[in-house]
Parts: sequence; C-alpha cells; structure tokens
Amino acid sequence: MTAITNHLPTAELQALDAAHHLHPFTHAAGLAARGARIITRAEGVRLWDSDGNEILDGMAGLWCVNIGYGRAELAEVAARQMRELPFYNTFFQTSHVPAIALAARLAELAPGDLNHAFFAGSGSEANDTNIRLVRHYWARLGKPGKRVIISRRNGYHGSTMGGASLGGMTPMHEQGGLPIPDIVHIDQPYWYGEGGAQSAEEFGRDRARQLEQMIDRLGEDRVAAFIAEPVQGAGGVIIPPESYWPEIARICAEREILLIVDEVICGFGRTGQWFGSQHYGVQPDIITVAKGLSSGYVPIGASIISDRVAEVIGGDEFNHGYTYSGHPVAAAVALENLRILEEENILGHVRSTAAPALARVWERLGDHPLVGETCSLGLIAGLALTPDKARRAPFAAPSGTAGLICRERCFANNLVMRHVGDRMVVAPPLVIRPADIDLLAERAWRALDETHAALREQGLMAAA
Ligand code: PXG
Repeated sequence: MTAITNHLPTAELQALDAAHHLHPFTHAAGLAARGARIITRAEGVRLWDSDGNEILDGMAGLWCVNIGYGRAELAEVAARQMRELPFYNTFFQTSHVPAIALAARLAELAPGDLNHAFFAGSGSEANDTNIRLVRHYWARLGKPGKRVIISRRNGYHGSTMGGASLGGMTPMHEQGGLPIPDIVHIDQPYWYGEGGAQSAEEFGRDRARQLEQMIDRLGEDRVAAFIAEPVQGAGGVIIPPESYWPEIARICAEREILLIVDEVICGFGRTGQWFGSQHYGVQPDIITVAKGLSSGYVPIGASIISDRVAEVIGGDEFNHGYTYSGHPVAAAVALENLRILEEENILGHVRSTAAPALARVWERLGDHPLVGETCSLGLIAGLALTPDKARRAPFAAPSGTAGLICRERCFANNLVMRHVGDRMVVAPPLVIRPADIDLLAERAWRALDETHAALREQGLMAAA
C-alpha cells in the first residue's frame, strides 16, 4: 500500500489552507501570515510534519488519542465494518450490531447504574442531548419548571449553541448571543488562581457550596441539573481541592437535581480510572463521553444515562437524534479501542508507571523561575507561568501573552504543549513510556528557558 505522503510542497499546502480552510479557534489572518504547520503522519506518541520534523505530542491530539497513533487494528476494524455495513441508522425501530455491542460494553464499564447509551457524533452534541434530556426528564415527572442547568465559569462543554452555553468561556459567549436561556454559572474550584488566603480545603468546600447557594437562590423547583468536568481540561487543567467533589456529591444527594459529569477528557483512562468521577468517588446520573472513547480515530460521543433517568425518558418518544447516532463504523472502532485499553492494561500502565513518572518530572518543572505552580493527576497536568513566584502573581500583560510565547517555544522544540491563558497543559497519549516523559520534560524546560528570555527581552516580566 502506498503511504499518503506524496503531497504538495509545504508552502503550496499552506497557501491553499489559508485561502480555503477556516480553522477552529484561530485568527485566520494571523494563520495566513505565518502558514499552518502541516501534520502528515503519526506513530505512537510522535507526529511528523510536512517538512519531516519529528514532534512529541504532549496533547494526544486534542486530549483524545489515548491508545496512541498508528494502531492498525482500528484501521482494519473500520475497513471491515465499511465493507459489511458502512451505514445504517438507529431510528425507527432499527438497530445494528456495532451500536448494540458498544452500548452494552459502555454499560459494563460505566459506574453504578449508568446502563444506557445515547450516541452522538461528538462531545458537544452529547452535551446538547443532555440539555434536552434533563429538561424532558423533569417535564415527564410533572415538573416542567425544572429547566435551569447550573454550570461553572471556565468550564468547557463544547462549541455548539448548547455546549458553549453550558461552558463558562466568556469569549465564546460574546460571539453569537450566548448563553441560551436557563443556563447559569457558578465559580470554578481554581485554588491557585482564585483562592487568596484560604486553605485549599476551605476554598474547595466554599466553591462547592456555591452550588447550594445557587439552588437556594433560584429555587429547587427551577433547577434541573448541575454539570461539571471532574478536572477542567480546556480551562487550563484545574484540579479541584480534595474537599470539592465530596461536597458537590452531598449537595446533589440532598437536593432534587441531576448530576451530569462531563468525562469527555477525563474518561477512558486519563486519570488512571475508566472515568474521572470514579477517581473522586462520585456517582453521576449522566456522563458525557467522546474523545478517548475512540481514541479520536473516528468521531463519536455519547451520553451514558442511569436506569432511573432512562426509565422516565423511555416512557415517551424522545424527539431527538442525529443521523450518525451510533454510526456503525464509529461504534466498531470505539469497541476495538476499548478492547485494546483493557487487554493491554493501559489503565494499569497509567497508574503504576506513566502517572508517577509524569508527576515526578512535572513537579521538577516547578523549580523553574517562571513556574508558579504545577499540578497533575494521572496523565493530565498543568502549570502556571508567573513573573513573581513568591506572590503567585499574574503578568501585567494581557492573559495569554506569555502562554502563547511558551507554546511557540515548545513547538520550535518539537513538543506539542497547549497554553490556556498563561497556564501550560499536557495530556499525552496514555501509552507514553518513561523515556518519552523525560524527553517531554527536557523540551518543556528548554521552552520555559527560552520563554523566560523572550519575556525579559520584550519587557514583559512585570507583574500585575
Ligand atoms: N466536554 C469537554 C470536557 C471537552 O473537553 C467537549 C465537551 C466537546 O467535545 P467536542 O467533541 O464537541 O469537541 C470537550 C472538547 C482545547 C480543546 O483546546 C478542548 C476541547 C475541544 C477542542 C479544543 O483544549 N474539548
């Protein structure tokens, strides 16, 4: 078989890309001026670009390639499924084997009585499903007034109208008239950035109690659900204080609201457990999954729903669904991905080898003069850049100035590390080996040195 590497020269690809391809979350004119880096192939934890550079992927694509790149088994399953049944829908009293098998497998893996999967094409779509689902659930129980969904500032739940409304990203709300009605936000449990003089434990409890206060303010008869990520990913890897989730669980148990845990990033091994909610010992009514469900090889997402919720919803026709709900090729690939995760004990590798190795090197990055804090859980890690370590001060320059320089220094050192404001984050493929974790840290340190030098040179080391 010929490899798909026989492409146009990089400059021509960049020109066509700039002329015709609008990119997500990208300043198009800025991209056109500099040209995109074009990724042509990948293997394991490594990417190659159109100029032949080898890059260590610290982000598992976009927090999703959990089993690593280049697993031929997934390609073979996809090809077999395309030959056998490339498409059929799951509407109108029909089903097919891959969707059935995947739903049953997810019921086995998901904690407690989360036994029912509603399939979507992405995490955003699954969260849109969740909005309609929880409102319909309460309406079916004779409480149509319970419509409000409480979410968190700086949470991320997708980019559709519903997903972006659930998310707490102000720059997203500013475009397109969001949030949609009946979605409200409470503060995030970001102790390093917002904890002030409080202890982490005290702060975590206080931030959780904002949920209780918001329910009281709105009235329990108006609140349908609370949604949150176990660890906020796109918000900059915000790992909540240990006191946070138990308090959230207490409030959800005492109040008549549903708990939706968005596992799009934390699911399928990222924290060392199948689901991040298991790490924190909470039992959701609904979980959102996508990304690691197929290791990103094909688009697929799902809402996994408890017996209690499914029973209520099932008593009526739920007027909702996507052409690609349970797409046979996507479902077959997801199943194969789950088989590999389990049979190769990849979660065991995360827990006993990769996560401790990452935690060690990541903590050492905390010694860098530009780094204010580091944190990690499983194979997700974040650090805060600061001009003044002692005071945990943010930069005087607009948030993201230092982060962007650092991301570019990482890229120049053949490491993909993402920036969120002035936080740097990594979430490598779960199969990463200790030697590559060392390499990741070595390149990150070099990038931090270069960022430090650039900030000094440009007079950007002033604290706010
Ligand atoms: N929930 C969570 C927790 C996510 O992280 C979504 C929902 C939406 O999934 P889809 O498949 O619709 O994208 C996400 C997606 C970033 C970045 O730059 C993060 C995501 C997507 C794109 C970029 O950190 N997360």
